[in-house]
Amino acid sequence: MQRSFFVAITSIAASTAFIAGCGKKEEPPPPPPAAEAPKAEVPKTIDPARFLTQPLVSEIFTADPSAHVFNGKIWIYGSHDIDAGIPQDDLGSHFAMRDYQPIELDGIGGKATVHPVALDIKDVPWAGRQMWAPDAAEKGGKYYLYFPVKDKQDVFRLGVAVGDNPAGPFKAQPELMKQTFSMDPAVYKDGGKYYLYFGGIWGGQLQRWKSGEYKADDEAQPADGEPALLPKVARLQDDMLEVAEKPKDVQILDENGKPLLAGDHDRRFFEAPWVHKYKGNYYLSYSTGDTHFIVYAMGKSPYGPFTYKGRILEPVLGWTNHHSIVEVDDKWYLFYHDSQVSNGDTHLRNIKQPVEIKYNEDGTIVTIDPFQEDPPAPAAPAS
Ligand code: FUB
Repeated sequence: MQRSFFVAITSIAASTAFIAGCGKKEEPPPPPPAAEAPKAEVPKTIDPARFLTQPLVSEIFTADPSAHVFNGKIWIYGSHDIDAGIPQDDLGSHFAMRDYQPIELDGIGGKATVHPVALDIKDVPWAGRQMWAPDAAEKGGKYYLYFPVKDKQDVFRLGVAVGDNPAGPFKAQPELMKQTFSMDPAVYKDGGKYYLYFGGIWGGQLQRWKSGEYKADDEAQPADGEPALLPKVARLQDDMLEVAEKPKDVQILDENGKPLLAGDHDRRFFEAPWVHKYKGNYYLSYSTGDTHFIVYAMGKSPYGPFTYKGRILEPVLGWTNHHSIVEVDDKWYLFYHDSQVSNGDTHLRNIKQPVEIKYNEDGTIVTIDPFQEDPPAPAAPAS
């Protein structure tokens, strides 16, 4: 089976299964509600052997993996997808997650353990609905879970919860983190300092903040020829509970040193920022959302600017594409999700077994295809 087949499948899934974020009115046109979506076009099942890797766990739906090595173990903080019975809409209301369950991985290829609920929305005093993609950090033996959730006015904000163990439980601070907004927090530690990245357009509401203040009705993206909206970065305070400075734009430039444009949907930032460092270079990777790629840009400082370099991951089964990159035992791994377990339901996703990243001599990254053209032949039956 050829790769074009899978591209077709992912495109169909992309157009029939909607999306974390929207709110942008012009494109793509809002899909029909879930009940009316023409799902018959999507194959009911795909041969599992065609996927590059298999689901990490399947007892719950999981997504948006933020992976870290804490105390020699791999810990993954992600979304806990549920079917809340909420119809799909152009704001991603069907992504109605309510808690977080950390996953502990006994090394690459090792046993994965889903831990009990470590933070529940009912224990976040200011939260309204929709706990989306989190991240975590360790400092001084304490663990900090950073999470986006809509407040009681339906505005996405960031919160932090603190625990003594990577598995939790985490206790939420009584208030949201001041000066933070939108979604998809990611924390990067560099030289003893911690940096918080965040942001996502469409349903992630970043466009509502483009004036510097929140405007509930401002859903407009910049015109196609204008610079695209950008993720934000701010250093964290020493106590890890607030940002230490006003969040700044993370500049993403093209090969000519010009900002990526809003009309450049194959390359511009949509959601899921992540930063890592390899051989002296900083890498900002992110999802392009409606074109479904994980792409990256390279720079010399955690603040940027970053220059666009290429794709890390081609589209997966399902609309969203969200990842993290972490070093384990001197190798680098990509963690990502798709909708294999639910056969393409975009809000019922599963984190996959990680894939090793390969770097070229110049530091660029070899693109990964989440499907394989020639899966390994099944093992011969024992005689
Ligand atoms: O899981 C909800 C949202 O979907 C995340 O916050 C986005 O990055 C997308 O993966």
